Amino acid sequence: MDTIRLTMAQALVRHLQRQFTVIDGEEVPLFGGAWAIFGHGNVAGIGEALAQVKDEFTTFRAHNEQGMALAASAYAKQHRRQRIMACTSSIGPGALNMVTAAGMAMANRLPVLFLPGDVFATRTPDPVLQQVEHFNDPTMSVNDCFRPVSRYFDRINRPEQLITSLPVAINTMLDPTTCGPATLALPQDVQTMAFDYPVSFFAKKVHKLRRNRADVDQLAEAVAAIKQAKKPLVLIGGGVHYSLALEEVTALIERCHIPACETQAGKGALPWDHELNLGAVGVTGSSAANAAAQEADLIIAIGTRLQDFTSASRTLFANPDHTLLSINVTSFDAEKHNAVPLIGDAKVTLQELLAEVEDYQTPATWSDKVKALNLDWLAAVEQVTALPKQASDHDYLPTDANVIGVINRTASANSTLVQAAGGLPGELHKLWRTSSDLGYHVEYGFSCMGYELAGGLGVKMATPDREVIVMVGDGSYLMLNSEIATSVMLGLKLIIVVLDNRGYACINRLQKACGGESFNNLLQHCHTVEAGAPKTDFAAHAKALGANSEQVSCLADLEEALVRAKASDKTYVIAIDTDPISSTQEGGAWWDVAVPEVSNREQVIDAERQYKIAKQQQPY
Ligand SMILES: Cc1ncc(C[n+]2csc(CCOP(=O)(O)OP(=O)(O)O)c2C)c(N)n1
Ligand SMILES: [Mg+2]
Repeated sequence: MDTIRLTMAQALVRHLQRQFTVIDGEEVPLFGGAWAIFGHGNVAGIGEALAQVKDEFTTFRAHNEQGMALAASAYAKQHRRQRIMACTSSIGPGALNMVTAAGMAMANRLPVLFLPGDVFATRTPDPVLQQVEHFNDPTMSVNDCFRPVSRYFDRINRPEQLITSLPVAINTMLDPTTCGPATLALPQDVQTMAFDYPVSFFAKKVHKLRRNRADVDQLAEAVAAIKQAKKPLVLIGGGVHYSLALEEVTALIERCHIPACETQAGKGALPWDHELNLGAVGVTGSSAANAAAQEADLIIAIGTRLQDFTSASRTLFANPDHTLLSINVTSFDAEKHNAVPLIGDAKVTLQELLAEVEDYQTPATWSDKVKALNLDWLAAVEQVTALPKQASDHDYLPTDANVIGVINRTASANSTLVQAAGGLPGELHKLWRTSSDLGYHVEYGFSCMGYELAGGLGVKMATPDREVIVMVGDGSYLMLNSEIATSVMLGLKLIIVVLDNRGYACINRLQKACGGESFNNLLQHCHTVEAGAPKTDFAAHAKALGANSEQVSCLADLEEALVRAKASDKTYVIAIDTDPISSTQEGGAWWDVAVPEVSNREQVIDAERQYKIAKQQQPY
């Protein structure tokens, strides 16, 4: 057997370099490079191996491990899971900083290869710096925290274990039925150990998007369900994007004239102004989509996890005679909510389905009815996003919807909007308009504060020709902003708009809706010294990180600032003060958030009464 003597770290990097994928008919490297922050746990092993190949396999230095791993996740999401990045950290705090991002990737089913350094496998120098030590279990390290947030986890305790483990890790990330983060914990000594690796371990491998075909019986059941439907509704999830099934979904909708709605991850699959697109569905949904979902007798859910925001905590599909048909590559998702499952890849499954139901036509009474509802909704969106008469008034605090209107109208057709947490995901899901399938990138499986800026960076890396606009609340900005410096360093320009409502406004609203007093969310309600919380100067902060920036004081100024931001050759941050109280009341649906059963507050008791009533709509 031909072998080559390499360290485990060198072998790992070399194997990654030999993986390829096919995008638009062209072979490209599967791995877009590695993000790395070094410490004693990885600098000598992985660090040396990455340095050796730095001209062929780029290593990117971030400023925070969570930030780099969120960027890696966004990169994979924007690439529709077809390209991946590796993330390596030292042991201890560096590794743990990545755990939140691993959770984000896990919830959103995104492939990221986590390579945290680990304590010595030989244990000879124990305890090493940053080793937490378990008194009764020396096999455990902080990296075991990755287990619940990884689809695949291994600790490479001997260099030859890599030969069997790394291909499984890659396979787990590429198989659409298991896709998610893979973690290989790498003890620092094992990274440096030499082994005679078989040359075949470094043979070029070209991966292709796998497309699982549906079971014939399940297909027949799905066809029968569609043919019987009087009031069908297609519900588009993120799986439609990952399966690259836009054409097939559009064909199903148009040929059978079935109205459709979109989850956060599915948004953008149809142009916003498609006559059958009822827009966002669920808790942050349009009035048209939600009315249709309540009345539909058949919901054809495609590529969705059916999380609570989509199903209004399992109350949305309210027609007692409804059937939920769930087309999903993973049986775990397809079987949820007592659905009629159709397990298979969206693209090929829809092709097969369409061949059988092509003659089916949605009754016009239904499609005409929902199209009329949609016109009302579109008019409502126009109204809340229109430039208000106070656009030049410096004393007027704009709503999120006002700001969205201004940005959306100035965004180019080639823009991607990035967001994740706060009040904005709901507002954007309802209000943002895009005609591009890559135009809307909101992380709402984990709603991870801090994703916005780091994720924007990953989106720009994946699609450098797009205008990447990040909208971020003051809270998320303050939680994780260090990758602004990385974006400047890498020349990856972002347009960032900070909506400063001085606190966690959406949680303050939720708190009040649950009968609570305003407490510990808006800065004015927090424990502070007498002078109160300082006003953060976001423009000065961004400037200090190397970005161009400005603070604007009204919507008209925002419009002009966006012109400067577009012209800027580097990341441009615009801060604007906004209203923490109001949010778009049009549309929406119930969300199950538990309310205390006992309280000395009248408002809590009232809220709990309402809660119990709402709960009755929710089946077990
Ligand atoms: C890491 C993380 N911590 C906490 C939360 C809970 N949370 C959701 S939104 C939010 C407040 C976000 O504040 P900001 O970004 O200013 O947006 P706003 O609510 O003001 O629109 C909090 C604390 C979260 N989603 N993620
Ligand atoms: Mg805020």
